[in-house]
Amino acid sequence: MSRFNALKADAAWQKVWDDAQTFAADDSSTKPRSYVLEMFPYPSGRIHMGHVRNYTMGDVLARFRRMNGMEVLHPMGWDAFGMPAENAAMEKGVHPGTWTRANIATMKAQLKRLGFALDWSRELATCEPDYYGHEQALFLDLFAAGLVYRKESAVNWDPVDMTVLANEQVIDGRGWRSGALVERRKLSQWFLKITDFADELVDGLGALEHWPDKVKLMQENWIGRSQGLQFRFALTSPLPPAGGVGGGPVDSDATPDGTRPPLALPASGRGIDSVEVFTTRPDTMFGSSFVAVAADHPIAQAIAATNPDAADFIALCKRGGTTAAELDTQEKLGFDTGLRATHPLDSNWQLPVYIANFVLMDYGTGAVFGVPAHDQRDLDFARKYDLPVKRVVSEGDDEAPVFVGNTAWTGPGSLVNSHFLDGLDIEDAKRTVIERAEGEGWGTGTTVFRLRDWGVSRQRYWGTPIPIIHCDACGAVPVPREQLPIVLPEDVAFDIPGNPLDRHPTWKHVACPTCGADARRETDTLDTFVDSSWYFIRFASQPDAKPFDRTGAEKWLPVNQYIGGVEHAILHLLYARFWTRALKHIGMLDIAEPFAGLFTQGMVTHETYSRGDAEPETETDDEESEDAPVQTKWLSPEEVRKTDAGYIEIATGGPVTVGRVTKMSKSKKNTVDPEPIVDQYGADAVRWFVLSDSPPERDLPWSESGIEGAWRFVQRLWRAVETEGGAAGTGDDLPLRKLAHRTTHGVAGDIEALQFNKAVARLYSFVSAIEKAAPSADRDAAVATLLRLASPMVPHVAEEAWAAAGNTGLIADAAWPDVDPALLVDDEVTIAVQVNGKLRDTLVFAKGAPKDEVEAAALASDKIVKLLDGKPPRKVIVVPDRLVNIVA
Ligand code: ANZ
Ligand code: ZN
Repeated sequence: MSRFNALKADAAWQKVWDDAQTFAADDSSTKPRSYVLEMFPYPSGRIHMGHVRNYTMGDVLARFRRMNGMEVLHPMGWDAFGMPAENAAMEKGVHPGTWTRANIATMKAQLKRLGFALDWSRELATCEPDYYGHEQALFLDLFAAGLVYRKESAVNWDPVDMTVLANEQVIDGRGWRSGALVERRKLSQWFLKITDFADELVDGLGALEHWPDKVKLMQENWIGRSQGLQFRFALTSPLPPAGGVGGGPVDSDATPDGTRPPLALPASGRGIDSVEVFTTRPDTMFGSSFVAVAADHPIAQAIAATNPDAADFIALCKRGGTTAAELDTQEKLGFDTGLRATHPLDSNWQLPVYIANFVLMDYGTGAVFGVPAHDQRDLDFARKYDLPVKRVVSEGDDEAPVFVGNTAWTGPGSLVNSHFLDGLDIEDAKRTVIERAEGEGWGTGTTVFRLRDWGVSRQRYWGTPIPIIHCDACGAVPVPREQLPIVLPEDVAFDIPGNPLDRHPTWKHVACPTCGADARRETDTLDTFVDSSWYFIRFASQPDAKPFDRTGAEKWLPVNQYIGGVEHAILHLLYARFWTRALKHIGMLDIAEPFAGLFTQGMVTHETYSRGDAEPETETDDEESEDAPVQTKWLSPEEVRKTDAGYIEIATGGPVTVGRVTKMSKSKKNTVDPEPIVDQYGADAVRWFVLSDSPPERDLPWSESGIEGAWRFVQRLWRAVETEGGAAGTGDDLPLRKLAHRTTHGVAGDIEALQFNKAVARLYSFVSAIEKAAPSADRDAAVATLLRLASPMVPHVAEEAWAAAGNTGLIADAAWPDVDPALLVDDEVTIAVQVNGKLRDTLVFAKGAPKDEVEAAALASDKIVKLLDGKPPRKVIVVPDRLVNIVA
């Protein structure tokens, strides 16, 4: 019996598909369309098992839909800009472009060896001008529409390397290379107005039926829409007009970022007679025990003008950090101004007004009211300054008015100690207070979002140049369209840190497009998330002259099934959703949501190995990122061998500790490189393995025995066909015919539901049944069915066997087998045979078999004959299709 030669067959069939352009999508096809897309890879060097799993899933669906008569778009490209290329440039002295393009070549060859049904004619790499030039055009379109603006924003500044660091390059507050303490610096940077779409981006989630609930919830929380109330507390003793403070807006960048309620400050010259606060918890108003303002607040400034202690306190506040995270962890400090504020719901109730270090000037109104029982910062503060702590939201039956303890209750509950709010749940209470405030005219309801505008400026070389020119006279001027693309200069050096674009001798010096004066090109490049926010549109339509053709793109979009890692559940998907809506807003594309269906697959995992004498695994080991340095204690699977006495290190013979099964990562050396596996077992075995065993949303533990099992299955498939070879079978095999139809139906449902492991299980039993079946016409038909059902998963052996069985044409082009619904119904029933109520035998009958036939068969059964021992039964009761009870 011949063996299936995977290596030979893989290469041969891949060439056939390539030559015939089998998987090229036809834009002008009249068939129903389907767009199947996996998140495109970052060309980091080599394909890893995660890619293999992700792309195999998409591939099965794409091939399946083609066989079902659809025109399928299944493209591939490269998310090719990004920091690792610059790191490689710094470490190895190779140009980021050279490094990236070499990686693309390697990885493309690796993907081809897996036989994915991809339309390579649409391949794109975001680092090439024919992609990023169009991105620059889109950026200018958004700029023209007012969706792009510039504002001062803080960056991480490494004072030793003199460079801006990405957040992931800051480790414990220090620069990853220099080890220097990172400073926060303000730089003028570009922002996209994603907040204009905040409402739509939340509301739109509702229509995404084919998205995991988990991902929708993550997006919703990220956007963080909440109802707030802005209102004024009257001050019992107004402050006199303060010299030089309290004038214009303090927060110059609050305005463009549409999420914040505007600051309302009294015009200079008038005294300050009230303090305006912003809250997202108006329901808790009866639990308030103080008002607090930021150190930069006009009230604080006015007090400090005459009170040196207040001035000292403000100076102290400014020494600490200013980010929200820093404010959360710092000790809460306050300064009692002596001012008193009147509670709007009770004119006899006065609250002390503090200057506090945990209140931010550039959020809300820069002032808050504190509710210690239901806000941890407020509670810490109240404990320190001995302020009342009154519970107003009851978490259970406990309605005790006094709050003891040091943990604030921020969860759900119903209102207590709150007069007209008592008994309401939080949301109802919020609504009630807002309505009352608006009715009585002392406050305004506002919608607020956690989402901030998207800062897209990166002070790096390897990204899309932002197509703007800065002129002293004209300001920020868009590059004229005919000058696009603005191409990255090739002659750059990475021997010193910082942005090579900035220190390039000529690149940034240009004439102002408007007035012709000497001007500077913008040297920031775009966040790489911009590149991935529209690549799926470019796949659908890629004219030379513009980013995409609207009708062309709309033919394919939205993507019917998008598949990728859950690590992109928030940012990438949100940015792509925003970008699509922004294009709709400016009339370039009439699609609201880019991805109709989303699936997030689990990770491929492997056990870890470490030298026997190494430190035990620590908690933090799990948090290491992909780029974390490799620790010396880890050993790769190739460095160890299993012996009867456990694992040993091959090189030294030393003992090896087997650690947890975790995500394959270079830093733990627990990766398995797909390529040698493909060399050894062929593409189909690898594909089959990553689909079997684990549900696709779960993690898949890689195992040597698993891949061997997959290889054996591929060989079984091959043999099933071979035995069919010779003389065509004759005669009937109804049970097998039925199984073929049931399997066809079942596998189709499983693939559409992306439950590949279930499809795999069905195919295993189908093959077993075929192996056991005697030659017959039905068996021949079953084999032909089997090949087609298996072909989306193991396409090479399927093509080879299809051809060997004498079929003309590719199995990739074959139609999915038809299902005869009549053969799906189970028309056999198992009937229980009881004697005096005890189960003695079971018999199989055709459904609806007549009573007397069933009775006769039951009485003739060997077991029953023996039991009755020749005595005639007293009575026989037959319940059709269910049971026979014999009373002896
Ligand atoms: C009263 C209250 C009671 C609050 C309670 C919370 C819990 P998010 O949801 O993040 O927007 N806040 C408002 N402006 C602030 C500022 N400038 N600096 C520091 N904190 C500020 O947070 C809104 C809540 O953060 C607001 O609701 C306010 O405290 C506080 F049980 O008001 B809350
Ligand atoms: Zn100018």
